[in-house]
Amino acid sequence: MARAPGLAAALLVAVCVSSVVSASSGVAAVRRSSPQPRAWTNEAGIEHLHFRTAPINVLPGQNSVQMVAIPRNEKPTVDGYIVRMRPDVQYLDGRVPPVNVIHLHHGVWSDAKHGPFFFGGEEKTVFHIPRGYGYPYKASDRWTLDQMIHNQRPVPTRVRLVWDIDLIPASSALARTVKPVIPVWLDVRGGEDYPVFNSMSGSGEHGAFTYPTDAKNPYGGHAPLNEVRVPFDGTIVSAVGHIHPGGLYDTIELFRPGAALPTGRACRRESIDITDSRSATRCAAATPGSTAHSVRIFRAQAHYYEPAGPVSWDFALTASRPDWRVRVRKGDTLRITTTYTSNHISWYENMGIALLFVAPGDRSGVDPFSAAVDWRGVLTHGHLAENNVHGGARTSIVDVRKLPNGPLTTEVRIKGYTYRPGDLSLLGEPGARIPTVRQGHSLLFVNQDHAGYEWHTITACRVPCNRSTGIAFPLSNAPAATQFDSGQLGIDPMQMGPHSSPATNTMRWRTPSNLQPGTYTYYCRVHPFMRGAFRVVR
Ligand SMILES: [Cu+2]
Repeated sequence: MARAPGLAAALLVAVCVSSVVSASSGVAAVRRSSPQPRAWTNEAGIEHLHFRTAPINVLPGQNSVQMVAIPRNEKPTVDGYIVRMRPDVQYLDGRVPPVNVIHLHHGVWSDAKHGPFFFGGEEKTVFHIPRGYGYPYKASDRWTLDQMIHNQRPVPTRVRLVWDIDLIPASSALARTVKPVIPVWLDVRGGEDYPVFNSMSGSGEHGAFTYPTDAKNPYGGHAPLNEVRVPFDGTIVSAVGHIHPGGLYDTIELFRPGAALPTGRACRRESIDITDSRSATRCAAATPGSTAHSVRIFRAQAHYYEPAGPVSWDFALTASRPDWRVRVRKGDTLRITTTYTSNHISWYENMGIALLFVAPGDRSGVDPFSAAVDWRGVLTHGHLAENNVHGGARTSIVDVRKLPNGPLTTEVRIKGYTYRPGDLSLLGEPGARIPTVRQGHSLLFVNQDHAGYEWHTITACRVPCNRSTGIAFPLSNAPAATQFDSGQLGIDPMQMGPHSSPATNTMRWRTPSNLQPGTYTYYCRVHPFMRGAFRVVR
């Protein structure tokens, strides 16, 4: 195997470090006596490479997932170690599309050896592997890209995914100092092709919903999908996370059967950081039915640049610091949870993912059951200009509360990105009346746009829902008792089974029949300029 020499070197270093451990009075002393680990900078031998896909045709309004093989000219041409990657999406002229127009939901790069080793969501976290380590790469490796590009407008366009790679060629002297790392993927819905969950307004504790902790029967009685068993002794050297708008953080814990908590307490108080200024605590319980205890080792925490708070893609996530090292043992379990704000807003199709890089056989990390690990990371970028259209400004869009009752309606057809009847653009015309529904009945919605890729939702937003469209407006913020969502009505030609696609595999959906009399507004989560309304009458 290609990484055998590096692994042997890692084991050699591990022997030296362990002798220091036994000769010292404590782990903290060892940390001080170790050379200070750092980030790779611009050492001679590091190549800064830039890659881009061929033009990708983005269909009108599409929000689908595509798998493509990455051709040879979109990868490094020599063997070596990857130590940094940065993702982005561009128009063909090199401009970065505004997130309210084209949005990189995710791109996941995988290789045939280890599976996913790099990803880019709209948070655009830069991956760093710290000095002394690298992800081994062979020019013959086969890479695939799982891309989800979301077009929020009914206009076709063309973009490319682009990415920078810092590579230490295997032929360089520097390469001989590099220890190999392998990626470990953690996902709250691990193993699913479209790994998402919903969090509803008012759920969870203290205005925050943690998945799977606060979910009712999240895994249907089957084994948890958010845990990965560590197959070897080693040291985790790098971690990054992925969340969606509304997300606060991904938390990674390490479980060790029979281990004592560093504090010696059965229930460790865990902080819930709602915002920079507001937090609460909860009991971080051990795995139900086992004596394994856990310590938090990393949190990928969102910092929102968004003026409206944690409601849009205008954020960056922390990644691990270059000196962060966590020692793991074979048989340990890594577990990920993810926390979303649940104050007044429901979030649909949320993700909670993290990617770790682990150096097998490396024992240089801090044992988190012997000494506290600082789980805080660092932001990898500031506010991005593509997140500048926030929305939420006053407009001339009709306030439907003022409209007189129209005829009783049983069906709304979605055609040409318009809800008929009831679209706010139609209700703004002179003499317009709002469609009505008899209390106790439901309203059937039928998507009549292209079943294969023009997928629409009917999602409640707080009345009158008539402000300008942007990354922070509309939101799924109807009162909790009347919040509803249809899912993405569409048929995915690539859908292989449950949990494999954003589409619901149906074109029809009915509103809940228990809505109280009143006026309701809704929008399309995929194309948020689409708005509609109806009124429930006695
Ligand atoms: Cu839509």
